[in-house]
Amino acid sequence: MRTNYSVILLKLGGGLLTDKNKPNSIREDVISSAVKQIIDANEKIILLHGGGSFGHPLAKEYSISDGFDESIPDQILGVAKTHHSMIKFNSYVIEQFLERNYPVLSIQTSSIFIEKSNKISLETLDVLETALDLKIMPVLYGDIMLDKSGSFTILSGDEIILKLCESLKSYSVSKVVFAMESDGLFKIDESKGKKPALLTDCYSNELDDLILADLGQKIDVTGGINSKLTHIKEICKNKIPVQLINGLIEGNIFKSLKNQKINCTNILINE
Ligand code: IP8
Repeated sequence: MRTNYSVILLKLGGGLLTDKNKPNSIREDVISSAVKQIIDANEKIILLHGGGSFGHPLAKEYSISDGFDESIPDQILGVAKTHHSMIKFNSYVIEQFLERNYPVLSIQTSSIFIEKSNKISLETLDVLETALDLKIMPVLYGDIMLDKSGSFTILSGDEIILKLCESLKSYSVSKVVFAMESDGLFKIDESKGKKPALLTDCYSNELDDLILADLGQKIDVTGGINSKLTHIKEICKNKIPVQLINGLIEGNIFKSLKNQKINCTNILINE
C-alpha cells in the first residue's frame, strides 16, 4: 500500500569514504560518523556511495569505462574484479548499519541497470520502492554496467542518482545530497584575483554561466567536477534541488537531512 511519499537521495562520495590514494583503504571514522548521522536523522533515504579506492583503481587499470577492448589483457576478468571490489566495499558500509540494528538492503547496481542502444535502462524499480515501503533503506553504489551490444562500462553513483530522479514512480525525490570532501562547488571569483570561492546559494538557471574551479579529482574514472555539474543540471530539470556538503565536518550530513542550515552549495529550483 503506497502513498506518495518523498525520499531523499544521499550520495556519500567515494573520495570521502576512502583514501583514494591507497587501494582498498577505508576511512573508518568517516564512515562510522556518516552512518550514525543517517540513523539519527531517521528520514526516508535512498543511499548511494561511490567507488573510491575500491572501484576506481581497478576500473582504470582495465579501462572499463571505455568498453570491451580485445587488446587489453584480462579485461573481462577486470570487469569481474571491479564489481567484486565494490561488493566488498559495499558490504563494509552495510555492516556498519546492521551492527547498529538499522535495516538496510544492498541493491546490486549491475543487476538492475543495463545499457541498450547507448541508453541506460533501468530494468526494475520494484525492489527499491518495495524496500522503501517496508522502511528498509536501499543502498546502491557505483558499479560496472553491462551493455547488451556485448560490452560494458562504469555506472557512477551520480548517474544512478539522475536515473532514479527520472524514474522513481511511487516516491518523489525531495532533494539530492552529495556529501563530499569539500564544502561544495567552488567558482572562479574574478573579484578575488580568480581565487576559488565557495558557491553558496545558486539557482538552477544560473548553472550554465558558472565557471568552476577544479580542485583535483586524482584517480576518478567517471569524470571530475564538470561531469558532476552536468549531472546536477539534469537533476534540476526534474525540479529537484541539489545540495553539496562537506561530509568531513561532523554533523553536516545530519543537518542536511534535517534541512538545517550549513555552509555548503545549495542549488535551488526556479519556480
Ligand atoms: O565513484 C564509480 O562510481 P563513482 C564506480 O560514483 C567504479 O563515480 C566501479 C569505479
